[in-house]
Amino acid sequence: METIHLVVSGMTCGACVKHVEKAIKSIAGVSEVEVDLTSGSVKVEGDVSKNVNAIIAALEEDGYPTKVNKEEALNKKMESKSCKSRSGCCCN
Ligand SMILES: [Cu+2]
Repeated sequence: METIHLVVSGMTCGACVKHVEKAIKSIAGVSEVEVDLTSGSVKVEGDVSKNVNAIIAALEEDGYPTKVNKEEALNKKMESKSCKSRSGCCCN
C-alpha cells in the first residue's frame, strides 16, 4: 500500500471531482482517492506505484492534465533528512 500525490489541472466543479475520482478508481490497485478541487491536489492510496502512468494517462484522456506532485515527495525527503545539529548547518 502506497500513497501518491498528483496535481490535476482543469477541474472546475463537483462534477469534475466525481469524474476524476471515477477515472482514478477504474485503475487497478487503487483503493482510495481524495480530491481537493481548489488546489487540484489528488491523493491516491493503494497498490499504485506501477500504475502511476496509467492513472495520468486516464485523466489526460478525459481532459485533465496531470502530473505527479514532486514537491510533496521532496518535502517528505527533507523532513527525514532534518539535521541533528542546531547551528551552522545547511538548514539555518
Ligand atoms: Cu466540472
